[in-house]
Amino acid sequence: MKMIFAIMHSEDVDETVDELNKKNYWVTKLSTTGGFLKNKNVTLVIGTEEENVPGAVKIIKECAGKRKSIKYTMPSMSSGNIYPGANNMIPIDMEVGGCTVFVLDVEHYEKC
Ligand code: 2BA
Repeated sequence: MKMIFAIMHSEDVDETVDELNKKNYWVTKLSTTGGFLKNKNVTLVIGTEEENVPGAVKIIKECAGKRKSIKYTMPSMSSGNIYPGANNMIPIDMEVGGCTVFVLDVEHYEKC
């Protein structure tokens, strides 16, 4: 038996938990706070058999790992664009997500 701790951004939690549940993983969500930046994050606790660990880590990486995303932003006034209708949003490549995963041995497990 192994215990996975996965610390991730709050925005990625719902999809990650849904996908883990679909594959029959048991998940507990903890509201946590980063000790350095003091931002809120979420830690998922997943108890599972050793052979199921790679499957869970794969889902976590896909749903909460670092990835590219395109965000749209308004052009700045400094661009000199003062004509109505010419304010098309500007696409910006951004890196989003990112998670920290620990896998620990479980010495004893039972439901009482
Ligand atoms: P990350 O390394 O991506 O870590 C994001 C969050 O994951 C951390 O939030 C913390 O809640 C958790 N975490 C990461 N590694 C951990 C570990 N070995 N043990 C326990 N929890 C862990 P924060 O502590 O607020 O850190 C936010 C970001 O600030 C980190 O991003 C890292 O880029 C930087 N950072 C954290 N501690 C640092 C330090 N002592 N010196 C320099 N930079 C640090």
